Amino acid sequence: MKRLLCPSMMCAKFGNLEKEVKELEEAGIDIFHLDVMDGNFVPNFGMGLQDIEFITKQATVPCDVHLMVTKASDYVSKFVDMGVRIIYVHSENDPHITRTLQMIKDAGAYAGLAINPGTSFESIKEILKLADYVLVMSVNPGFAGQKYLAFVDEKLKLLCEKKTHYGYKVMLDGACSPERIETLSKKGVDGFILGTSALFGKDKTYQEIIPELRKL
Ligand code: S6P
Ligand code: MG
Repeated sequence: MKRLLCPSMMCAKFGNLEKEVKELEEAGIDIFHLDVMDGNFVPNFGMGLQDIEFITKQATVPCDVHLMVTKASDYVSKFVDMGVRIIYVHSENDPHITRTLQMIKDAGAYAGLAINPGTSFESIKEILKLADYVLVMSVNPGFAGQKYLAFVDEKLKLLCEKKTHYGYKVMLDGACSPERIETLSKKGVDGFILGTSALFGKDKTYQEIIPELRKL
């Protein structure tokens, strides 16, 4: 199956977002990953609604939003109306995550379940049937350029073993380096969020990097 390569747009060059979107698409990316933070669930802010709307309008490939906010359920319809195809919500701060995942599906988008590094497989087992995508955080959410937390590998293994049974795709977010993409693809991880570790701020162009990451 095709490996999903998803640029994390908070790492893009905002000086010319239109050019960034175009060049990333021409390089062959699969999904734009749009991080939303409210300075409450995580100690950082970004990206703004105007940025998200601009990218969803510009993009010809699907966009996701990763909602690192308090009360993510309040904003589901807003993002679906903007054309977002996958909505990731965190299980840790939602007492009614089952309802929120179902709400995303009912609104016509794919339900994404995002989990912090410290969230166990056992604690989300019951809701996996409702998830179309599981986004495993391998860094504490909030910032790019952090160190990979290797203890998530055990949970990733379990999630990969069970993905056909429950029917979700496994996505990895945080410090996805080329080496990790190569190793973890072989272990069954379906998609990778690309930030500073593999794609942005490099000496090579997106046109050079994306095909290399696909071949690994
Ligand atoms: C962080 C956010 C992520 C980052 C991405 C950065 O909270 O959810 O999507 O933007 O992980 O990648 P890297 O390679 O700089 O860690
Ligand atoms: Mg993210």
